[in-house]
Amino acid sequence: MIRLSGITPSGHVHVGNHLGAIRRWADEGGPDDLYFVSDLHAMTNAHNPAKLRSMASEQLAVLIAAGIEPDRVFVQSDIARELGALNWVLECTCNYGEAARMIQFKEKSKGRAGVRLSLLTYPVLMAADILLQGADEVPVGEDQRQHVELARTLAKRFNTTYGDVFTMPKAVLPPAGARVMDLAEPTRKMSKSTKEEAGVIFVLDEPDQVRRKVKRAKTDGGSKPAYAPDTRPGMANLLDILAACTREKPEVLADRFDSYGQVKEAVAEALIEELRPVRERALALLTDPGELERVRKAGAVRAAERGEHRLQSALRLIGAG
Ligand code: AQP
Repeated sequence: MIRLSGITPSGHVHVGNHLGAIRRWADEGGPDDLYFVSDLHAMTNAHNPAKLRSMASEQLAVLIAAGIEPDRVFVQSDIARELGALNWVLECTCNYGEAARMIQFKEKSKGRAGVRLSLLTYPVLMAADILLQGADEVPVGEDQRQHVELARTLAKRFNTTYGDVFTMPKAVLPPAGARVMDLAEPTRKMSKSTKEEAGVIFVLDEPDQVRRKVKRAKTDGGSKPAYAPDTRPGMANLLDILAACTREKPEVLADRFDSYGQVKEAVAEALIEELRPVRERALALLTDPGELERVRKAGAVRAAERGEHRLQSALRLIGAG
């Protein structure tokens, strides 16, 4: 059973990505699960090529440093030829109306000038990501469910019209994990693309940066630390982060502290310890580009090989070559 998950290099990897997804992928992933750095998806809005390249390397290094087996990981653009060919086959299987009614496209294009065509068509590329690898399950949040449904529709249509090539993928809800909020704006999810970085702790932040950011985290009124997500989201976020690091319950942790300062100190130290091994291994990989390149090439070869027979069959059946 193959489960496929992606991470988009739209910015530096943060502690939300780590606690909410990457750590779980490393700890609980099945032996056939696949993970990819979706750098092509980061081009659907204005982007900086050099930054994108560097963020993709960083994400690959962090995924491996977190303990995901290198042979389960690849970078999307490293198999751009295969994906590009399958993308075309799938665009020729998809109706314009099906792409245009994607809720994410409507939301992200609304009222904007210069919308890239790729913002409309990227769900088809996402279908190519899924169908090329023969993924059975795609763990996604509600916002991506419609895109996986489209991949399923296209797989079914292709199989019925031309011949049975594609595995039918299914969207599944990822197991509930930590949801980390921005430290400066605790009602907003911590995000890679947030412009104001004070509330975002990156996996590669130096320990002193982590301490500084946690120290400045927004907390709400109240005399003593308590876990009340609805009324005190800042304190609840800090306790949730601490709970995720120590694998305890936030309500129980709250009782151990007398002051906000104590909570912040505990959160900073727990985060530094949680991130230390990942940070050290990732930095070692990033400063040894030869090793990272070797791992990256091997991942690309395996990802291309995994999909080759499907791609060739699809091209032949649709009448190409
Ligand atoms: N704040 C978060 N808390 C818990 N989990 C999170 N994830 C993201 N932010 C948090 C999880 O990380 C995985 C990879 O994320 P993604 O690259 O697919 O995109 P995203 O969810 O859109 O992540 P960001 O960081 O918010 O990026 P931008 O700013 O580009 O949108 C996913 O499993 C996600 O749930």
